Amino acid sequence: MNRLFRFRPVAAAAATTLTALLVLTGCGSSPSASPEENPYGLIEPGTIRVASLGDSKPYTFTDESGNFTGFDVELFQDVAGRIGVDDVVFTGQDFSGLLSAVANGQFDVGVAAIGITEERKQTVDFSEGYLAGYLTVITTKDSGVKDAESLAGHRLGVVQGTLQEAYAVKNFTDTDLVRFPDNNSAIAAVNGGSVDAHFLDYEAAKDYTEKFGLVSAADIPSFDAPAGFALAKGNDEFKAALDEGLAEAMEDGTWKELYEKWFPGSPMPEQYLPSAERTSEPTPEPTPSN
Ligand code: SNW
Repeated sequence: MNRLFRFRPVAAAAATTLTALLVLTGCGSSPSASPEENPYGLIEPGTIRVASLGDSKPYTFTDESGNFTGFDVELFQDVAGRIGVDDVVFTGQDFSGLLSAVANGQFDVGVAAIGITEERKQTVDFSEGYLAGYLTVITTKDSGVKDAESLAGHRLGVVQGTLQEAYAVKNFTDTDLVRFPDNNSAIAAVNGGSVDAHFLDYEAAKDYTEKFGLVSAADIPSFDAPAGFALAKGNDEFKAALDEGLAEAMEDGTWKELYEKWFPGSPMPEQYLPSAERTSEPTPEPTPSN
């Protein structure tokens, strides 16, 4: 009892020093794991904690049982397995907080159709891109919104922090933007009539139009910002492993299989197919516009 008692202040002081050291060196919460045991610098070795979204079907969403699924989810699970991690834990976040939660070490990675841009690269690093498509405006049949031009004078929903928000601020200058934390609340506002339209990712838009009888009014290309996995800056081993796993998943046809499963009927992009199935040279990296 007495011995323990005497030890306490020492242990506490040691813990404080250790914490200070960890903060200084930027280490995660697993100081005991050596680089061999935890090569990717995971919060908890052997587990990948993923920040994601629960309402971006078919990219990332929760099913009736509350499990995360979708194209991005299954692709990431596949890639994680290839780099030796089968325990992948997804958590739903607001999109606006997702990149900072990854940057400050609350999660190992962000997976949510997150477009790679120069601006976001100031906060996080990204894997190579794995999906490129359109940003879509959806509306009710009688809203009067027919195309990008007729958005003027209308109220348009955007999810805070998305490329849709940035694009609308820049290009839909005569439109009233209404910011929402997530797609579900924005769609509820469209259905309830408090906004005229919502601006979101193409495949998620398709899902909501089918579910609620909404219509698509405009598709804006976003091929210069393909989606990537977001990770904390400077974790080069993790990035290299994810990139290698992604390349394998593309080369052996897994990517294609998942694309056909989750985006049936959508045109098949060439650049992520097995090299034998690509008919032309991959499109060169375009200069990012934002
Ligand atoms: O830039 C596109 C990309 O080309 C592909 O279509 C997947 O979606 C995007 O990454 C854009 N996604 C939005 C963004 O990054 C919204 C993400 C979300 O709502 N989950 O801001």
